[in-house]
Amino acid sequence: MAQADLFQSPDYFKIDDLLTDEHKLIRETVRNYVKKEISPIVEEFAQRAEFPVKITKQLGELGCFGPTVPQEYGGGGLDYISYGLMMQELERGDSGIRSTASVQGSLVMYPILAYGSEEQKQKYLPKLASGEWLGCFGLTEPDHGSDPAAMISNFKDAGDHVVLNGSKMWISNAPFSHVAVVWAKNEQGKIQGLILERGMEGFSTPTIHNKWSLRVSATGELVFDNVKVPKENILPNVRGLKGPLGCLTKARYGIAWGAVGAAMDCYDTALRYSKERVQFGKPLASFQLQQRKLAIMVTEITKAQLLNWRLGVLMNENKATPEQVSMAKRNACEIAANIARDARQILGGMGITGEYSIMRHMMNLESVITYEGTHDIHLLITGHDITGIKAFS
Ligand code: TGC
Ligand code: FAD
Repeated sequence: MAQADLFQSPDYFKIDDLLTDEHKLIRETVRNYVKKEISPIVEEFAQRAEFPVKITKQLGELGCFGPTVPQEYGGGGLDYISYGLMMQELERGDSGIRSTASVQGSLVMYPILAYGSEEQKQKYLPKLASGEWLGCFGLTEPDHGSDPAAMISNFKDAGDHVVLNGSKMWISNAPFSHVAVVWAKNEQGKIQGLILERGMEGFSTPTIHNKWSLRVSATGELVFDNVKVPKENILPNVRGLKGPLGCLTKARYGIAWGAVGAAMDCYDTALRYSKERVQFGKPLASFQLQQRKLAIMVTEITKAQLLNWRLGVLMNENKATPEQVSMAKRNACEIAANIARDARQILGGMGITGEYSIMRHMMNLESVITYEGTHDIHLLITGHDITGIKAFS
């Protein structure tokens, strides 16, 4: 049985003063939702490795799907700080819950909004925003992860439709998705996006089992066996790898905030526990070694919160570069994974149980530091940006 959710947000540098009343209201709304609807159930769903299907509608009603998408398409029309705060609060509950929202908003709705036809926007965006439909994003393949340019999924012209073959691996939401935005090569070898719908002949979404991480998020494959895709389902306004990478920039931004949410939860839990647990006649919090861990945690959280806030301002001004987003994603994942590990140690044996959220966060963060570009790939993106030399290959 998990402990009651007593979360109190660390704000060491009064970053709240940088937020508007609307930002704070949005954050409180999502925080209260997580306390009421997610925290009481998430541990059991994680233990069973089950996706809580009912959250799809709830997240839609809460406005967590496509918060920056214009209201005319069912989105929230909000700014990037609001979007970031939402992702922070969802991942404070569980990375898998934030993943569901990231994929839906940044990897499915965003490409339809940015690269789709007006008909595609009208058809898909409102249903995705409300949570009536769930979407997934297929870029990674079994043999091509960090290097998506080498993908082999491809489609051929067949008159009024194209025929798609290939497969995608590690796809979040795949087993429950109604639609999939899939990236594949055309006959000229150029990458294009296609919108697939469940039920298309030859299209299947087998579940990937046995994950020790992100257990409340359903992960699957996408298999395309001569799938006939109508030409009106091709995203008309982008060609090349910049199409999917543009979506990743939006999702990586949300992950930067989300991972800090997980770190905040671990720190808050460890701080509270260390004041209550007594050993050698004193609270754990009175020992210098434990204080050092807590002091480093709150310092790293504060630095990451400030980086995220500044990045949000740049995003709102349309001035943020993909490389800045990449740095924030990498930094947030690294500090969160370190904080989760140290927080787990502060709880001793209790830290490995499901009574507390820390071990679940720690395991989840192994996925978060890997997907949307691994830690190494993001180091190389910064390396490329500052030296002008690509070291990927
Ligand atoms: P490169 O030559 O550098 O770039 C190709 C074109 O794309 C442009 N570009 C970007 N555009 C927007 N945003 C970005 N972040 C961009 N990065 C690059 C670039 O300007 C170029 O444009 P153009 O006009 O010149 O064609 O490409 P490369 O083949 O050298 O690869 C670079 C590399 C390794 C950094 C890239 O491929 C990469 O990021 N690899 C990591 C793969 C990755 O992140 N996969 C994520 C899969 S989706 C996922 O994990 C979802 S998890 C969801 C969840 O559950 O939350
Ligand atoms: P690889 O690319 O094989 O990398 C293995 C190791 O080699 C890594 O440490 C990497 O950093 C290192 N490496 C690779 N290339 C270099 C290099 N040039 N220099 C130095 N080191 C290098 N993908 C999607 O398309 N959609 C999704 O919804 C999605 N959801 C996911 C959900 C989960 C739970 C997970 C685990 C993954 C998901 N992914 C998704 C896939 C994810 O994006 C990839 O796992 C990730 O991009 C890494 O690819 P890979 O696993 O093939 O690792």
